[in-house]
Amino acid sequence: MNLKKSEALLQRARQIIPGGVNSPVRAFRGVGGTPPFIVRGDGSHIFDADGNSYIDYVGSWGPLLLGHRHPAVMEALRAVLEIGTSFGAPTEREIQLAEMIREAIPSMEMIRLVNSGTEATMSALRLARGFTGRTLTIKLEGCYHGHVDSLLVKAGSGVATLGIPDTAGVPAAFADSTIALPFNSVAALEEAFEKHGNHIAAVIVEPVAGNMGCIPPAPGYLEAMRELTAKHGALLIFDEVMTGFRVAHGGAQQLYAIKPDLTTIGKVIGGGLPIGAYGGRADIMSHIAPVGPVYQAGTLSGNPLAVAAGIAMLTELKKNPAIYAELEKKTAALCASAPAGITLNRVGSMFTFFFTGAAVTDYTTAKRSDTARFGRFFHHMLERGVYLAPSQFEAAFLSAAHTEEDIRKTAAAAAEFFAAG
Ligand code: KE4
Repeated sequence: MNLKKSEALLQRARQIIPGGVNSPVRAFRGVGGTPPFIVRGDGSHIFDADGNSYIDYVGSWGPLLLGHRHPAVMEALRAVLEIGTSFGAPTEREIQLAEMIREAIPSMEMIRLVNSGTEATMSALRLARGFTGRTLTIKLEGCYHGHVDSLLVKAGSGVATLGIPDTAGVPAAFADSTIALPFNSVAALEEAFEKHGNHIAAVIVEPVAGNMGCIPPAPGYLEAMRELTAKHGALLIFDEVMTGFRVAHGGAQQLYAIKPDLTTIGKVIGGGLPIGAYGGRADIMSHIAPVGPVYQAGTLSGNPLAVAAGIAMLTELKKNPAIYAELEKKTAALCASAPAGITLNRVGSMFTFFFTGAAVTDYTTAKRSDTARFGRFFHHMLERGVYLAPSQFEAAFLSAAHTEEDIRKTAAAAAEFFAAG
């Protein structure tokens, strides 16, 4: 396939931007080759500088649940442009978005808007430490919560893709305050609480892991986590940056009927604009400045453009609850059958083809995947106009804009690869 313009753009980009990208996973290091430079998106498709078009299963890594350039989102953005871009002062829209989030996720009794998922998890963690007066946190191996210093311990996503053994630049003291446990192991949680119980400020978890590839929680796992944190006075933080408004309107906490103490969200609530949010029990959130002693701030927090896009997204989702059943049906059709040697994990419209025949239930089993064969599969699909997440350790996403024809084409391209052995 012709990627000449993207190749030239990558050379130029590498002169001034590390790896030529503003986020590592975009560099295709996990699969090799040249990342197409994208010039526009529309519905379920993206288009690159060389005129190639792709059915997009990345969707900006999750935000574009309704596809690219949804009319309601575009209209909302155009309206804001008539009044400005940022004020650094409170606006009514921020209240409206927060109220819509709380209506969908009632555990978020109070909410603070920020500018990314990383800011959300970093702030939630600081709040948990400030509220409990404790320092230790538990994270799960292979989960990724943004590039928060203390959480870049056995992290997933780009860290897993690049095989970076715990990021340079993070002082040991930060890493030492984090206990990394295997995902889906109740025994590991029980042991950690046995040892450190009353020093643990919080457990932070992706309730459905997406950053080591898609891995659902084992039956009873989240329930055990909820019980143990409550018993030992630690907070349970659901990092729903990826799963919020994705796996259900109310996120994974609605799907699995678990009430965390704090939740972090992002992606979908900004419709592709920079945004994040954290929130939860009012008694905890009242510790956040200016009301309480835990400081957190942001020049562009609650930005009018991001908030307007978010309101448009959540309004569409509220108006059309059938979207979730539709996403479920379409993704189930796409993931109907996993060929021999492939393990397919899916929750709603997030899914991963693991190139291993064994069950994938945690980071250890995910890492047994044949990443070289995944790389060949990725390029086979890219050459046939299907843009998957460029890493075995990422989830792919289907949007409401994907058509039956998109799914037929995708399934046919995949079948061709697997038929060739
Ligand atoms: P951001 O700071 O990238 O907005 O969000 C960090 C984050 C936090 N929590 C979860 C569960 C996340 O999935 C993420 C970010 N997700 C990755 C995709 N695996 C972002 C893609 C990238 O790093 O470029």
